[in-house]
Amino acid sequence: MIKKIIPLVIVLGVSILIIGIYLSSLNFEETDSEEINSQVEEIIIVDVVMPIKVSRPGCDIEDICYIPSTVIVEKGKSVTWLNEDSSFHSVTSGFYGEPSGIFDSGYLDPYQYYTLSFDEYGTYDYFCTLHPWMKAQVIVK
Ligand SMILES: [Cu+2]
Repeated sequence: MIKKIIPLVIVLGVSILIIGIYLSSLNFEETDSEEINSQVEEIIIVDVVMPIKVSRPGCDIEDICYIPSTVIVEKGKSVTWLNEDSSFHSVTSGFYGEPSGIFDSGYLDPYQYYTLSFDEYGTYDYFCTLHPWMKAQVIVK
């Protein structure tokens, strides 16, 4: 009786082992491709940053409400802003109280980014609709 059971147990054990290896190889493939996809999605080239604490007045003294406060781009190229602060901010064309209506990011959440392409030459002043002291410009050459 025992002589019959031992080969059966061995066959069963080997079968489970093979199934286990097969399943784990499937899982590894899925994890690898997911990791590659998430790495690709995270590469964002940021041109302008809204740094921390610019929701309080004072950043305007050193002109660091948007860094850099003047960004120069070639016509047809895009600019990406990233809000690194814990408050909402916006990237809105014109001046505080006088929006020009060319672009408006709306409220950007912390760590949200906004990309805009510039297809016309010119100097584009912009500001934050929530914080009057926050202003900067994009120059398209
Ligand atoms: Cu702001």
